[in-house]
Order: sequence, then C-alpha cells, then structure tokens
Amino acid sequence: MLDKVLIANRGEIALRILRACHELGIKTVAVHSTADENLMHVRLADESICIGPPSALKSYLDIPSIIAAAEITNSVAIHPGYGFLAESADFAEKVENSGFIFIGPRSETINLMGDKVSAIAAMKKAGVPCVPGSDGPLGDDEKENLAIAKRIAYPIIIKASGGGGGKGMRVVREESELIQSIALTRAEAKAAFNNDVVYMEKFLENPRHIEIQVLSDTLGNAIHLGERDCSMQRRHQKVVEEAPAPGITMETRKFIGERCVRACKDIGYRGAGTFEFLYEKGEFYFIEMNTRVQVEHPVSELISGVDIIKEQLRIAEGQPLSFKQKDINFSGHAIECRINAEDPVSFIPSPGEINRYHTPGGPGVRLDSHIYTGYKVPPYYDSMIGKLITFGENRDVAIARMQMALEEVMIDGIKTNIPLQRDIISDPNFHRGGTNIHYLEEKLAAATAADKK
Ligand code: MV4
Repeated sequence: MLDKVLIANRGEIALRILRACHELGIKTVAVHSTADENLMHVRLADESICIGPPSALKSYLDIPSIIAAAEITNSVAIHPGYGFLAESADFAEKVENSGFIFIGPRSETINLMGDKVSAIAAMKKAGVPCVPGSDGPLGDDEKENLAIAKRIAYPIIIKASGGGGGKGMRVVREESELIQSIALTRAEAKAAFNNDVVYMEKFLENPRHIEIQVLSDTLGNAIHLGERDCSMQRRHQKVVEEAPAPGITMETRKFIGERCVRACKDIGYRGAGTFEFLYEKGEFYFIEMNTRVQVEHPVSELISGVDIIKEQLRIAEGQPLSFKQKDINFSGHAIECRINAEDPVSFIPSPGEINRYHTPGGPGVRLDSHIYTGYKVPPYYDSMIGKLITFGENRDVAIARMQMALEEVMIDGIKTNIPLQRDIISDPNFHRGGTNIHYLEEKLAAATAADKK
C-alpha cells in the first residue's frame, strides 16, 4: 500500500481521508493554514505542516507550498479532497512531475472534463445521452447561430465551455435576444475564465439533478455505485442529497450506470468521478463530469457498501477495484443533510466558537464532521462544518432517522442551518420525493413572501 499520503485539504473531508488512510495502514501528513492549526485531523495526523496564512490563495491553493510539504515529509501521494486544487489539471500535472502520485485522474482527463465542450463531445462519442445542442463551440456567424437555436427550439441556454457549476450561463427564450446573449455570455466567459468559447443547449425548465458515481482503476476495470439525487439546492449549493433517486428503477440505474462505466473505459478514467445529469420526463441528459470525490459521496457508500475513499487509495496504488459490478448489491436508502455555519434564514456565514456540541446517534446515523466543543469555525473558508447522513432499509426509515437526528444534534455558540434542514426533511413535498432543482428556492421565496404579509 501507499506508505504516506499528504492530505491537501481541510475540514471534514481531510478527516474522512485520514480515517480511510488509517484503516489501510497508510501514514498521513496534514497541511494547514495558520488559521487551522486546531483542526481535528491536524491533531490525528502522523505529521503536520503549516503551509501559509489563512487566505486559501496563500495556503490550500498554493501549489509550491504543498509540493514542498510533500517533499519535506517524504510523502508518496497527495489526496486533494474536493474544492481547492482537486480539479486543477495544473496541480495534478505538477504533483506527478514532482514524482508524487496524484489521487485523482490524469491531468489530461481533468483538462478534457474541465472544458465542457470537449467533455460533452467525449461523452456523446461514448454513448452517454447528452442535451440536444450545438455539439461544439458556437462560431461568429449570426445566421448559423440562429439556425442552430431554431433547430434545438427555444428556450435554449448559452453556456461557457470554461464554466460549470452554474457560472457563465444565460437562458434565451426569444430569437430576437439570441445574438446579444451570445455576445454577453462570451464577454463574461472571457473575463471570468479567460476562455470565450461558448456552446448552446436546449434549456430544460424543470429538471432534477441526478448524478452517477463511478470508480475506475488503472487495470481497465470500472464500476458505478448508482445515482444520487442532488436537486435540493440553493444558488448552486446542494443542501440535501439522497441515494437512490426517488422513482429511478433498477433497470434505469443499470442502463445509465452502464453507459457511464463504458465512458470511463473509453477515456481511460482513473479514480472516483461523477457524471452529472439533468433528469426530466424520464430521460437523462449529461451536462458535466466532476473528476473528484464529492461532498455527498457518503450516500452512495451507504447504499452500495463501498468505501469510496479507500477505493481511491487502492486505485492510486495501482491495485484493482475491490468489487466487480456484480458484487454491488444496492440496498436501502441514504439521505445527507449538509450542516453549515450560517444563519438559517439569511444564509449569512456564522463563524465563531462552538461552546456546546452533542452528536446524534442510533442505528443508521453517520456524522462526518471535524468539529468539537471549543472548536472555532474560522471565517476564511466554506461554511460547511459537517454532514449528517442517515441510512435505512427504505426511504421512510431514512427520513424518520434524519428527523430524529436533527432533533438530537446540538451545536451551540454559532448559528447553523439545522432549523432549515428540519423544515426540509419534514416537508410533505420532500416526503413525496422527486422535487426538481427549483423547489427549495421557490419554497424559500414563498416563506419570505408570507413573512412580509
Ligand atoms: C442546465 C439547466 C437547464 N437546461 N442546462 C447549472 C449548473 C450547471 N452544472 C448546469 N446548470 C444547469 N444547466 C440545460 N440545458 C439548468 C441548470 C441549473 C441547475 C442544474 C443543476 C442543479 C441546479 C441548477 C440550478 C439552476 C440551473
């Protein structure tokens, strides 16, 4: 196995990676900013190194500092977690050129998927269903662009090839607005991503966001761990995720999962990855691929019995996946509520000291968090302080366990979004299942309107 892994991240995912390393007998190196010396995983790691000041740009995003830390500690591999440098092809390349193993895909794959036009082309070629669209970059010929939009039929959406995750998009509902919208999106894309390539897709009005988890080793094996429904979101931040997605049959899971697996083999994918789809009227439409482990990976672990982080470590070592597809027996239902240090109504971040902390428990309750009594949530980073995950033999049991866990948990001293999570988990529309990507924002808008009356 890998002798020593440097964890190039912070918070709950750093602790999650450390726990997986410990189970596999791998030594760990924590790197942290000056604001993070009291992080739980820093205390538990075999070694720790301060890599810079609080500003992420000068610490968790500083490639030379992280590589220097790997060199000083004789680390063998670097796990980037999610966020920060996890999807930086430049980082992956520099890590490998410095003689370390990057725990993720090859930098070429990160580049391929980071460019949405090339990602869609690769997926379409591999037989993954995509949104009807321009099938490539838009040119400057106005007549041609008008013809493409007419063929797709309005409404359409213009997207920046260098964007993703909700940045650099514009919906067009009228032919008269098309040309100007393309120019505007292009200008914004140039300014934001230094890449003015834009493309066009049919705009889906009320889709769900369903994604497929994959794992692919370096020996040509790939498997999928089913789907997650991540439709409960606000401003492109997921709030609740679940697996499986309500209403998706075993046959549909097999159909779309097998296409993703084939695509992994096609492009020589390495590691954990996620195919993001929009799902509307019974059809899947690929939009993007994430080339990292994601926040919501635990719900897939719970329904599949696979430890995704341990598999990432095995893959990085060059070992085969521990499971074949036929070994994966999906069972039960898992729900994840993200716990954020923020005002539950205004969403304003709420850093500060946690002066009382009580964790929920019982069958089917998992809490992935780095916090503890006396821990000070710093103001410099993402406000997510943990993930409460419940599992049950069916969705109703997972919901009941989540309701109880959200009642049991106590995090005092800072504001958290736990009241919002209680509201969502008790919502009859959530109980019915299958709410779309607009549901939460509409629910919050309705609550605000009712308050003003
Ligand atoms: C779309 C779409 C509708 N039609 N593409 C937003 C984030 C980025 N990953 C893709 N996004 C969307 N692409 C077509 N052709 C609607 C969205 C979208 C969305 C997607 C997933 C989760 C939340 C979302 C919220 C608003 C818009």
